[in-house]
Amino acid sequence: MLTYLERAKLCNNPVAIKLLSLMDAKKTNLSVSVDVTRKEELLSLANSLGPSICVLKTHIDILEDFDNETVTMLQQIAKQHNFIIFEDRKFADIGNTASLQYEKGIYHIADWAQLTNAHSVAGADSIASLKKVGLQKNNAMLLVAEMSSQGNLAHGYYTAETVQMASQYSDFVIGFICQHKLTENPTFIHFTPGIKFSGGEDAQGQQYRTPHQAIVEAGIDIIIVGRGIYTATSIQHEAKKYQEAGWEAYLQKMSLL
Ligand code: 5BU
Repeated sequence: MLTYLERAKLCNNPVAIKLLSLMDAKKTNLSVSVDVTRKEELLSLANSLGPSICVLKTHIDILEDFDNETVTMLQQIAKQHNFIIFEDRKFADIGNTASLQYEKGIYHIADWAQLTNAHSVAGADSIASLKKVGLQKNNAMLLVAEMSSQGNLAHGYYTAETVQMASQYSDFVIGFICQHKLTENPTFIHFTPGIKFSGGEDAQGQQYRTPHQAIVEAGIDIIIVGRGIYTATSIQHEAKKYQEAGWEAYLQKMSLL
């Protein structure tokens, strides 16, 4: 099994190279999902979480006071703390619409989110249209191959076809949102949401696993933690705990412990 740094050297996409390299340098495979609705809170969380994370995941359309300064400042914070911004937009429409949603509108996602994601449900041409917008801006994309929610339909044939689709666009698609390792290709990065130390579920169908279960047992690369961190009393302390647990699990998986 290759280390994150060894895998970085095999990648072509600049976001994949940067991400795997900074994970190694910062010793973190933690992504925090900052699902807050106020700009100030988002920026303040980004700042305090910065040292612990490799990726900051946003849902920019839940902000109630979004303005262009939000993303300018977010980019500054990302540069200062060396992390990647991942807008969890989950594009799912025909190519023409998805590429307009990516590039235009209020958010201009392609201009500030180096990493975004898409469902594969609309088919390969939709990913080709997103690639046309994103690749020239040196961005990258993840495909949603599996989900963490109870009763979701992304499994079996759908997941296998999604992996196939990613291989078709591997200069732009750098990995998956998934629940298990889906391919031995070391250039694909596996991200898993639904992570909490306590495990269990929420009241709306979300299902949680621990960092150890996701990394060691399911073989994924990056854990995504939302409420497990941003609702904690001491956010920085909690982030540090998830960072350490994630890194330890990685070392264990690599038999480096
Ligand atoms: P939580 O607070 O840790 O439950 O937040 C999880 C985040 O990951 C949240 O922003 C979701 O939109 C996102 N997510 C998810 O939970 N499960 C999925 O399968 C996908 C995304 Br895809």
